[in-house]
Amino acid sequence: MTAPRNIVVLTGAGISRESGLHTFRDPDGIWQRVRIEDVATPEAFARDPARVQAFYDARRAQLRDPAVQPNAAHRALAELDRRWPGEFLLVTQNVDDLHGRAGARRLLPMHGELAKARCLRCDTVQASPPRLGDAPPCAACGAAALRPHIVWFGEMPLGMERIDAALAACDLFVSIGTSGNVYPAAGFVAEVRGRARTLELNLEPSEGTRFFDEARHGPATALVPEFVA
Ligand code: BV8
Ligand code: ZN
Repeated sequence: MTAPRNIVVLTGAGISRESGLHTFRDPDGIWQRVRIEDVATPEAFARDPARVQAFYDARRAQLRDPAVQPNAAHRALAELDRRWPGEFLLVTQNVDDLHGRAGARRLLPMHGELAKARCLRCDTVQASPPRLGDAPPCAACGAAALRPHIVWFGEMPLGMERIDAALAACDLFVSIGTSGNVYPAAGFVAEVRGRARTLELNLEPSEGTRFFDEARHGPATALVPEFVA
């Protein structure tokens, strides 16, 4: 196998688990405690915006907990990004800010970002205060109607053109800490297999594990630094 030139890495909630942030579908996961239909769809926001804002305010507050820091897996990926001479794109499903805080640059948060708010009138994205309800009016149009800058179920993920271009050019695809349940992210491996070498690094086999040339199972803070070394 010739050395890869262009790499796409996809991460999910598992890579942030050892930083103290819960995943979604593990036994102690977020969707075990609250229903997607109640907090993570446009319909939920229209029906009960206060409940949805409170759900995201609570998760945003966790990002400010000094105990929540980038871990060795986030740092290893940022190091790979820094030194990789070919094309590199770190696509994350996570809405936490740990990849960015670890120093990743060629980073695409396809499901949005907890730390940001979006104007309901003009779509301008701006930083969110800890409680989104305390945000000033939209800096671009003055509307006092903001939503979390999060991609809810039924909404189009962000950056899909850039992701599709990176997938078309990659010859190595690495999936880390995701259960492979949510589309379109879960479909990326099927898009590239045969053309790119595909590797899964996850605590346990994901829904799509059969699509990977190789799968290594264990905690991300052990597997990712070893892969990057
Ligand atoms: C779209 C933001 C179309 C929210 C998220 C019916 C109705 C409507 C839509 C659909 C439908 N049926 C199917 C769909 C499509 C839907 C979908 O896929 N649903 C699934 C549930 C069947 N997808 C969508 O709706 C997407 N949009 O399709 O739009 C469209 C097309 C054109 C035009 C307009 C629209 C939008 C999907 C994005 C939704 N938003 N997040 C929030 O975060 O609050 S998705 C949500 O799941 C989270 O973001 C999360 O990141 C993501 C994926 O979960 P994972 O990251 O994989 O986390 P999970 O807990 O599942 O797994 C963790 C893994 O880590 C496990 O495998 C575990 O073993 C491992 N792990 C644990 N610890 C460790 C570890 N690994 C390593 N080390 C450890 N220490
Ligand atoms: Zn606006």
